[in-house]
Amino acid sequence: MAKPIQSALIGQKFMGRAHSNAFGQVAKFFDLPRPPALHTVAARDGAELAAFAERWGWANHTTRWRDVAADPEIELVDVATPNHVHAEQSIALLEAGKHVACEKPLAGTLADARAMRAAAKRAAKKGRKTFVWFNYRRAPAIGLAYRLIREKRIGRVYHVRATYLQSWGGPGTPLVWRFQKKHAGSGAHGDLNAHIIDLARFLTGEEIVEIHGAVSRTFIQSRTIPGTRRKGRSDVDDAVLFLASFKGGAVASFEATRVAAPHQNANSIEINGEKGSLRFDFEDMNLLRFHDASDGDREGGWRRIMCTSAGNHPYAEAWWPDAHILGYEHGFTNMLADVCRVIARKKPELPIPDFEDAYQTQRVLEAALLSARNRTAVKLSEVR
Ligand code: NAI
Ligand code: SOE
Repeated sequence: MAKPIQSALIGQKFMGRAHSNAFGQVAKFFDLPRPPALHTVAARDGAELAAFAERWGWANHTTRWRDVAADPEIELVDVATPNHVHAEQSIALLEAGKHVACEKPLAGTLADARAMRAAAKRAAKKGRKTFVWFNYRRAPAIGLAYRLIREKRIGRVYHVRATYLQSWGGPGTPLVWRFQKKHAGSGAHGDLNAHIIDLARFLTGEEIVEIHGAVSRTFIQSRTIPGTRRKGRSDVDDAVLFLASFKGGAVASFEATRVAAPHQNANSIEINGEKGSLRFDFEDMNLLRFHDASDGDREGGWRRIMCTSAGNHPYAEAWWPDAHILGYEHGFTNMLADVCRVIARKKPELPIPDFEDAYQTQRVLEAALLSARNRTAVKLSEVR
């Protein structure tokens, strides 16, 4: 029997639930060289923690995350806390000899991300792995798009359009950590543009080399402090839009907003190339649209591919028969299967971003903020 990967989780709210679900499900659906074992969950709210651990199957719980770092039994730690604590926790865990899977964005600031990348480099010398939960890479439709691009089905990439539109950040939403720069780093930008920058880099396999211009707006500057009637300052962007170009010459536009009223989780990306185009929209996450330019003008158009066919679409064989569709939570389980494979020195189904990779996404985030602030173009070579 393979030795389980003794695992711990820090954070027990939204991502705490999504990740706990993945830890509980992954070995039921995937044949893994080493399955994870749910050793310990750590979070701040002691009153809720025991019930959380019981419900999701964690053997132990603690309000002191450093207990997890100090426990020699634990091999893998999942960091699902707000952005400003990613660096402190991930660096301490790597220094304690753990593999670390951290939530996105890698950090709230480029300085934190840089320190995390350096810690990951040091830890890699001792065989420790890092991972970042850019979960949308794990939708089978994105996996198919990745493979079609590698098979040169769209040829040279000319144009990327990526938008991530949400609606939950209107004036009625209280001042949770996501609206405070000291906790989040930025607003819709780090929260949502991080995902679509990652997707654009992952799918094209190319790096962004220049931001040509950007605009950032904070529409709602004052919000109710949770649990009170008082107001506090919301000091992050509500929307950031920017234009960029890739090393191979392709141009790109990115838009992130949390005040786009009719859109709930509209994460979409379209890639237009010399031989074809691809389009993904998370609100229809099982579908990939593919246009093959060789179909010609008479019959050409978007093909609608249902990405649930075992043997044809990444991760599909682990789940249900054709078109018995997958949802948000499957992305996390698919990713955890790959994390377990990598820790067991096996190949993941699709490449997983590590801290170095996520640092490159963080540089793009930073360059776009500089571009918006200074109203200039910014070359990525200037952002280190
Ligand atoms: P949340 O506010 O729902 O939960 C945060 C958790 O962290 C809580 O359990 C809280 O007690 C704990 N926590 C906060 N500070 C802590 C500290 N110093 N030590 C230990 N525990 C601490 O936040 P949510 O939505 O779960 O976000 C967490 C992270 O996940 C963020 O980085 C966010 O950007 C990312 N995220 C990623 C998503 C994705 O689709 N990949 C979706 C939602 C969030
Ligand atoms: C909120 O905007 C949020 O939960 C983000 O934090 C996630 O990263 C995104 O996937 C869904 O929306």
